[in-house]
Amino acid sequence: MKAFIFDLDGVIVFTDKFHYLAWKKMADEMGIYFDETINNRLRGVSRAESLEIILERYEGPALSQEKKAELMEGKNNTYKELLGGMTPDDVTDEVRNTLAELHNRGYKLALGSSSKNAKFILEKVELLGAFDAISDGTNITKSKPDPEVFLKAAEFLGEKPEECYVVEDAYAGIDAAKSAGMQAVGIGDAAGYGATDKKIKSFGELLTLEE
Ligand code: G16
Ligand code: MG
Repeated sequence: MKAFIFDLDGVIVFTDKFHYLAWKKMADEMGIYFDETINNRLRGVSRAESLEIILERYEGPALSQEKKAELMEGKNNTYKELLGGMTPDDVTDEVRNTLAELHNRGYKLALGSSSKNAKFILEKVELLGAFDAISDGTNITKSKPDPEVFLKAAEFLGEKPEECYVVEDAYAGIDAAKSAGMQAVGIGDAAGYGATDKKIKSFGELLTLEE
């Protein structure tokens, strides 16, 4: 194997709580029921698709595309305000040291995130320089479980899909990795998912994957 492609939210940083709070604010303002269980369905899913999932519980008059765009913009503004408080302390030493050691061992490292805020987040936590390539919500047209975000990451790195590991916490991300022809490593929620090739309990176990 030549490379690792990392999901962002749920793997490198834990911004799902901010997504939840931002969507919750929007849902409350619209009188829509929204809870943590519904929030789990938003993992790895794009902003527009997340909105549609939340609107499954909406019972008011039909919403125009303009209104939906406005709702997404409002949610993103709240989310970015919450992200604004992030610091390098929001990345564990385990994650930081493991990324550095994988690099030392000669692996190429890329990010493969559905988020359009990925670079902003990596800048806040001072990890932008840890990756050789960034594939995120700004360079894709289809979100996970479509393999596009990971295939682009491999292309940016100049590596073959079958020589890439994907590290993911979301079922949609594991499915995307398998569709891309990559090795899927599950952490967190995804460690309990059957389609996962390798399961890890903590990030540092990436150093022993090939033992
Ligand atoms: C992340 C989150 C998703 C979010 C998506 C898009 O994906 O897990 O919940 O909807 O990004 O985020 P944004 O609204 O910032 O573009 P990933 O792939 O990093 O887990
Ligand atoms: Mg994720």
